[in-house]
Amino acid sequence: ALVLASGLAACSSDETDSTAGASEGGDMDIAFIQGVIGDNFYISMQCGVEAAAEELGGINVSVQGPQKWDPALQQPIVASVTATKPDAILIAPNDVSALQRPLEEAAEASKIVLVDTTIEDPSIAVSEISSDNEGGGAAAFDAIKELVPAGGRVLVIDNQPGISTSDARVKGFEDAIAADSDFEYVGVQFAQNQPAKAADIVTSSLQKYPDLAAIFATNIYSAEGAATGIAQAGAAGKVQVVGFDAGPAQVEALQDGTVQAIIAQQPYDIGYQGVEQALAAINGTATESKIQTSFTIITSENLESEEGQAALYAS
Ligand code: T6T
Repeated sequence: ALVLASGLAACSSDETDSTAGASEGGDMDIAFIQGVIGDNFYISMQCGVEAAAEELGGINVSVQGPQKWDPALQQPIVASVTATKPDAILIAPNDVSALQRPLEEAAEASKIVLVDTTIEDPSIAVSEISSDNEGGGAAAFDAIKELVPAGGRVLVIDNQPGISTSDARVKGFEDAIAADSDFEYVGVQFAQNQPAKAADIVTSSLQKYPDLAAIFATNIYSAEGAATGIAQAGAAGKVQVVGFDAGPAQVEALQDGTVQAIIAQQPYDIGYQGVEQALAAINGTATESKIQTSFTIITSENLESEEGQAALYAS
C-alpha cells in the first residue's frame, strides 16, 4: 500500500491520488528517508516520489525522517530501514561522512539512490540526483550583485558544515564573491537549521556591521530566520537578502520585502526521478549515475508569473 498520508494533501499536483493504488499492494518496497521532516523541500520531494510510485505502479512507498537535521538522529532510521531490506532506499543523507558506513551496509541488500545530498564516496549508490548547488551559490552572488551594484559587505548564513548541498552553495558563492573587489565577504555563520539562531546571527551581525549590504541564506531555515532578523531590525529593503528554496515562508518574505530573491530547486522532480532510477536498478536496467536538476530565481517581479508559480514548493 502507498503509506503516507501526511504529505499527500500538500501535493499541488493532481497526478497524485491518495486512494488509487493504496489497496493494490505493490511488489516493490521503496523507503524514502528525508533529510528532516516538516521541511517543504522534502515534502515536495515526497510528492514526486509518491506520484512516480503511483504512475509506475507496483511500488510500496514508506517515508520517514529525523525530527531535526542531525546525523545522530538519521543513523538509527537508516539502521531500522536497512533491517527491513527494502528493494531500494532513497535518502538525503544529513552528513557526508557520518552516513557513509550506514549506507554501505544498507547497500548490501537495497539499491541506494542519493537524493539532494550525497556522501563522501557515493560509489555504493546507483544514482545521485541533486541541483547544481555550486552553480546555485554563484547565482545567489549574481542576484546580490544585481541588488547592490555598488557592492558592500556580505554575510552568509548556513545550516552546518559537512552537508554536500549547502557546502557546495557556500563554495560557489565564496568563489564568486572572491573574484569581485567591490564586495567584502564577512564570512559564513552556522544556524544549525534553526530559524531563531539565524535571526540572532542577523541581529549580532548588524551590530558589528551596521552597513551590511546583503545576506545569502543557504536553505529554508537559514532564510526564514534571516527574514525574521531583518524584520526585527527594521532593515527590510536596507539589507538585501537572497535565500535558497521556495517554501511558503520564503514566498511570504518575498511578498513582505524582507527577502529580495529566492532560488527555487526542483524537489518534486528529484523525487520523481529518484523512483525512476530505483526502479531501473531493481529491474537490472541501466541507471544514470549522476542527474543534475536546475533552479529558478524568483523575485517579486516574476513571483506571480507562470514560471514563478510553477517553481514554488508544496505547502
Ligand atoms: O535546501 C534544501 C536541501 O537542498 C538542503 O540539502 C537542506 O535544506 C533544504 O531541505 C531546505 O531546508
